[in-house]
Amino acid sequence: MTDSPNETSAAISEREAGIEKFDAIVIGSGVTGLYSLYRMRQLGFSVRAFDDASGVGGTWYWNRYPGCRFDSESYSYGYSFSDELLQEWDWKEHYSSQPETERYLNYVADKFDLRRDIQFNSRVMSATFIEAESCWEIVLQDGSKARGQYLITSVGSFSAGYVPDFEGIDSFKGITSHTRGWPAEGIDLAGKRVGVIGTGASGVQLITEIAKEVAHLTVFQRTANYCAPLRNGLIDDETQKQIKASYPEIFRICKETPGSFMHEFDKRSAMDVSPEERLEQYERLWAEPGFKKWLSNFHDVMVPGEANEDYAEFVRNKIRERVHDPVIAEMLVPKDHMFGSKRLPCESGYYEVYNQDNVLLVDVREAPIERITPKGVKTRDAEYELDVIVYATGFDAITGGLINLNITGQNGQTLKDKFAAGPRTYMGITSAGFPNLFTVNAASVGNFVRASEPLIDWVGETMGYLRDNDFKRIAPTIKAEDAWVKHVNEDGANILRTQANSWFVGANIPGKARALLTAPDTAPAMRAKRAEVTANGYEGFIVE
Ligand code: N01
Repeated sequence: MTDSPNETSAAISEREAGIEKFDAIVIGSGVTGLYSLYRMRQLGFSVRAFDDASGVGGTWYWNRYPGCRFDSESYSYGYSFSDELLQEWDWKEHYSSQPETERYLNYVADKFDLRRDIQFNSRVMSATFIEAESCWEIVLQDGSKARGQYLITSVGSFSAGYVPDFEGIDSFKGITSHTRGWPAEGIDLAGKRVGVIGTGASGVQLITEIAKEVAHLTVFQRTANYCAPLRNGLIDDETQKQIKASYPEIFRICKETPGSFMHEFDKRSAMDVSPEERLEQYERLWAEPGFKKWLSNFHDVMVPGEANEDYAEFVRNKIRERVHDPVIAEMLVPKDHMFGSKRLPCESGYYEVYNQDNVLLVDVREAPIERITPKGVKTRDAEYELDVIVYATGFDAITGGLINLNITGQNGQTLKDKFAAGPRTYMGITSAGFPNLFTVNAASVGNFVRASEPLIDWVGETMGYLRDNDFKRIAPTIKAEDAWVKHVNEDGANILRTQANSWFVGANIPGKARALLTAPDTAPAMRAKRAEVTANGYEGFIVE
């Protein structure tokens, strides 16, 4: 190949160095990454996805711990872009297990021939904006490079697992695993003394499942959670047909609801009806599966205030009813945070686990973990001897996965420095000084698939606009970004999600600045905002 007269010297050296160039580089091949790939291809862009995993699935690849499953309805979680796919795929359970969801994502990858544009076992070590070429250059672990005009970080909200920096952590002689990164071949827990640290959504699912087989289980709980019965079940043939016939309606409801789930709030206030009517509704919804208990309930159950506390007390009493020992029951009853201010796990027999003779609940707020020893876990009060320690200790959510990519924008500015006091974005998805970077993982709200399809469609539309108008780059103005950050902080201050110490606000990671990591807005409001920006000629952006 000879040099083209129009080729820049940087482009020539890049070609000679064997650096492949694409219109778009996608990082991750989970739910959002697969759709990014599909959509960009469909729009005629050259695209490659890079993933450090050996297969597709993202969250559903890495979280193979026992008990891992959806707690939003399977059929509300699948892709909506292909009717054929919707009609072909049979969800087996109302709330799909991790293996089935991973199978689904593999099926999608095969059906749309996505694998040919995914490079697996390829961890992205850094991403740097190349000013002269208006593109991003990524460097992989093996030192190889690739360039893309656009960089789409489909790395998910929970890709950076967090293990507390316990003293002596490496001294433990038994087996350890975080819930994320659970070995594909499993861990043989039968007959073993197992300790689980953490009782968030992952811990709750894992504990319930492994309590069936371990010899002894010690649960180290720092904060009790509000958990509600999932009430999962198999989908029979008749229901399967109904679901397939109802997809337009399911997606219509998801499109209109705040978190893109298939449940609509009762517009009445809990406090406007009689106590009897209120309780009747609480009980009726409690008997229903999934998130209906709060997302179809009186709307103010999910707003700080009297109704929220009224419902919290209802849930506390439900927990008390299920645990035989009143002392243990009180340990499991949350009293230090509002209902819904932390992510609400759904469970299938979690509380009954604590009625088993071989299960011990240890309050590590009262007596904190002091160190990990060769034999197990040492708290202020005792040493617990274990064969296996499971860290169900969560994630450096949303920004952790981004910062781990070592992203450097214009003038050598790193995203890590820029986000030191909390995310600084415009609409969650773009950041000043980081042209053509789409941080889609930071812009999702609620049900991830429902949120990511329109988000990626907007990215594709934006890229199409640049292509059609011969523009090379797009980035928000500092003014638009400042206004957005102010909006997130001010409008986020009073919503439930900012009222507790959780990953929602980065409070689960020591030293991480406290800031709402997602938009405070509903999914429809976010879509409307993006549509308005586009309709106004990319208002708030500099397009060059
Ligand atoms: O993580 P978490 P997760 N000493 O941060 C404890 C999604 N998800 O992996 O609450 C002792 O919620 C910590 O205690 P505290 C979902 O969005 C979805 O469970 O900070 N304990 C907490 O109990 C979810 O919200 C599904 O006091 C320590 C736990 O570890 C998100 O992923 C399933 C500690 C961490 O809980 C994250 O959930 C699973 C320490 N030093 C996950 N440090 C679905 O159903 C932390 N902890 C779809």
